[in-house]
Amino acid sequence: MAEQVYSQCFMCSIRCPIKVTVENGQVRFIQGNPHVPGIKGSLCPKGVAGSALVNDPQRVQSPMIRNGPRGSGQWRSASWDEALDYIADKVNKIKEQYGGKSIAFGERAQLSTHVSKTFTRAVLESPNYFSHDALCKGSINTACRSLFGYTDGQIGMDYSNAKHLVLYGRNIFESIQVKPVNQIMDALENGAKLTYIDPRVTVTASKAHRYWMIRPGTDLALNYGLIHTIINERLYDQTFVDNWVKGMDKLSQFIRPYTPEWTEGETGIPATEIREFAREVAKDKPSVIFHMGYRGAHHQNEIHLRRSIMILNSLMGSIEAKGGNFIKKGPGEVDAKPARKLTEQDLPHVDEARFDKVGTPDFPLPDPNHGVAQMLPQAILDQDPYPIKGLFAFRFDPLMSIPDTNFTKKALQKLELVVSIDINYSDIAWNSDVILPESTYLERMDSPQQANSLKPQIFLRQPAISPVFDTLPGPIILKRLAEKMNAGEYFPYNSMEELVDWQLEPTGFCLQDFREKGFVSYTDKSIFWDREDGLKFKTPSGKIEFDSSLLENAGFDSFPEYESASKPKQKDEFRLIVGRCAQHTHVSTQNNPLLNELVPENVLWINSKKAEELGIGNNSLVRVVSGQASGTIKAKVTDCIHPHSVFMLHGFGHESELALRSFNKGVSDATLQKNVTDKVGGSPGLHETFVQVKTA
Ligand SMILES: Nc1nc2c(c(=O)[nH]1)N[C@H]1C(S)=C(S)[C@@H](COP(=O)(O)OP(=O)(O)OC[C@H]3O[C@@H](n4cnc5c(=O)[nH]c(N)nc54)[C@H](O)[C@@H]3O)O[C@H]1N2
Ligand SMILES: Nc1nc2c(c(=O)[nH]1)N[C@H]1C(S)=C(S)[C@@H](COP(=O)(O)OP(=O)(O)OC[C@H]3O[C@@H](n4cnc5c(=O)[nH]c(N)nc54)[C@H](O)[C@@H]3O)O[C@H]1N2
Ligand code: SF4
Ligand SMILES: [Mo]
Repeated sequence: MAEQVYSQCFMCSIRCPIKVTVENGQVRFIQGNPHVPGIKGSLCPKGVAGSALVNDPQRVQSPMIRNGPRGSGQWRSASWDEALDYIADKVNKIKEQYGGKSIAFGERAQLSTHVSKTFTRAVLESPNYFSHDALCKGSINTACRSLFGYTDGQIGMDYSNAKHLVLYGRNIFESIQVKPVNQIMDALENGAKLTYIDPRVTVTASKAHRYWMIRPGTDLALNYGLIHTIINERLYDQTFVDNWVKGMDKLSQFIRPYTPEWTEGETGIPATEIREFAREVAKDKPSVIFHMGYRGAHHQNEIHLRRSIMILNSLMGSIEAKGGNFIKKGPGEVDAKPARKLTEQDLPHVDEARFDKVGTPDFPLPDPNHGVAQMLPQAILDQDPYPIKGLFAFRFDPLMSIPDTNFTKKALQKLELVVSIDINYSDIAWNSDVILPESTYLERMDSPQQANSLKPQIFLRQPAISPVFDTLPGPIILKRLAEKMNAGEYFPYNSMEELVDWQLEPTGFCLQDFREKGFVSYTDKSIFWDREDGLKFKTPSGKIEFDSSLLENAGFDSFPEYESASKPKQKDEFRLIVGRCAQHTHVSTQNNPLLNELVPENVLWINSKKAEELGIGNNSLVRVVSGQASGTIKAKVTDCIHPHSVFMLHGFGHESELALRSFNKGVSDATLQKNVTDKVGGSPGLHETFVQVKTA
């Protein structure tokens, strides 16, 4: 008899709601949860391929302890007790010699982040919890806080009702979130317009009404030209700006030199088109969305691009507007309570500075809830502000996700303990001392997701099947390790069900409420605040701060003068740009049997004219050389990319030999990229590396 289990996908971190068909204890089929409006039963290719993950013999099947030099691939299988005792012993030794602060805990922020943070504070006694956030969108986070006092995660977009959507390299039809994709398709069918800007013609570009092949790195100049036109021609929402914006005068003053003609020179986009677009989009205000972006880790001045995008939204009055951006609403809006977190307990106080110096005058603005991951290698090597000797990597691969792998590797060699909690033989697992295998998302329950939006809801990941191998859910692994270190009292549960019950208690919902549909709603109505007098911005002025007190109190200018983006200096030099495809998640899925078959390796997109000049043929091998490393990869010769850039998919070129299908296939972007940072916003500049390309 087939059984249906409602849960949440975790083939990537979007966590789409799913319905899993289970027969005889096996996953038969995975589809989108039909009870969730916007999902319509659909999933992306990766979501469907989740079934191939479960029985893959190339998964980590039990705890593993290193049996030879680090990275040599010599392992022995161990019991949980043995592996956890081994780690506890090493952690205690490091703590005695260097203090708890010398152990860092890095993860991809996830549903049980509250457990990881509790573990870092209460068990390791370290300030050094960090997430992937800065690597992904740290500068968008800081930009949003500087303008609205909210993080990017607290702002949503009402795609379904939008009349014009503007995407700056937000390649949403390939770098997918299922619900927004469906909502955008609906809006397009209802007559909405789509403008897409990217040096590369992506699938999203192919669906757009207007596509601009911008010179790479110059989106900020485009926005300055747009803002110039919008202010000059008074195309903005005067009432909204008068009521809710602080700093309009400063912006008007600053923007004067940045005419559309100036913009044309910088971006390659004709001035007439910029003016026409500004007039067209303004007709649809406030139901227009200039998308803030998802991966906002492109350049070292990223913060100002992301601020300029959100300034455009504010000028359109598209904040807390139907078909625009909105502040996400939590249960407090309906006098209810969110799920409880372990971090709400009375935890030991840790008041030392962080390894990445976030929150100090050196690096004041990035979000201290996440830290800045790419600072880790330098901090380890310089022992500044103090030695780091241990690392936990939980669902996070610093070797492939932090730019400049050789540099990161050099730093890892200085560590006395590297533990990874993973499901795969990832590159970081391969280079660890101990691998602790987590049960896959289809085999485990997770902490409930407090999903704030126009309507607050809670979603729950429920196990579809029992674990196939000797694996455990993350929160149980960390609790058992805490017990080994005499700190079990901070983890008041013996099973995931007990943890979820404890968390749900204040909400008035219980586990049983999730069985039927996989989620619960606090209310049926969309909550919009009153645009006349009901908007609640969390800035010191209570307004949208174009001239930002957050930036200026930290000594940064709200409107620094524009600096031109560099161009390639010689004929065979290109700006390396990267991104995702619909069939893979970052660095996680390249070894999945089904997805590997669809896209087994990455290739290098190169402009046809440039390829001809360099004697490079389609599908021929090319050598890509940066200041950090080099690699050999197949060329994809195409008109669909700007001549100043070459493009490759992120996440290939794995070095872990136990992941047989993905081992050594393609080139890893992280090996080529240099590790540089937007020192205001916090993101790395993943597109700041120039490479030379020659025939191999
Ligand atoms: N060079 C370069 N670096 C980048 C990017 C880039 O484009 N280029 N992109 C950036 C972006 S946008 C992001 S979001 C980050 C993502 O950075 P990461 O979080 O490091 O990447 P992921 O591929 O999402 O996941 C990493 C690890 O999680 C493991 N994993 C998958 N599922 C599970 C699970 O259920 N449990 C456990 N315990 N482990 C699991 C995978 O096997 C993999 O080893 O990388 C950033 N870094
Ligand atoms: N299939 C799939 N979907 C995913 C993910 C996944 O791994 N796989 N990951 C999720 C996550 S964590 C994230 S962060 C998002 C990422 O989603 P996106 O933010 O859409 O990011 P990328 O896929 O990295 O695509 C970046 C695009 O920027 C373009 N680009 C490069 N330089 C410039 C420039 O100067 N200007 C402009 N305008 N564009 C430029 C590149 O050509 C590329 O098409 O996707 C999410 N969805
Ligand atoms: S976007 Fe795809 S892989 Fe990511 S959670 Fe949704 S269905 Fe799963
Ligand atoms: Mo991301």
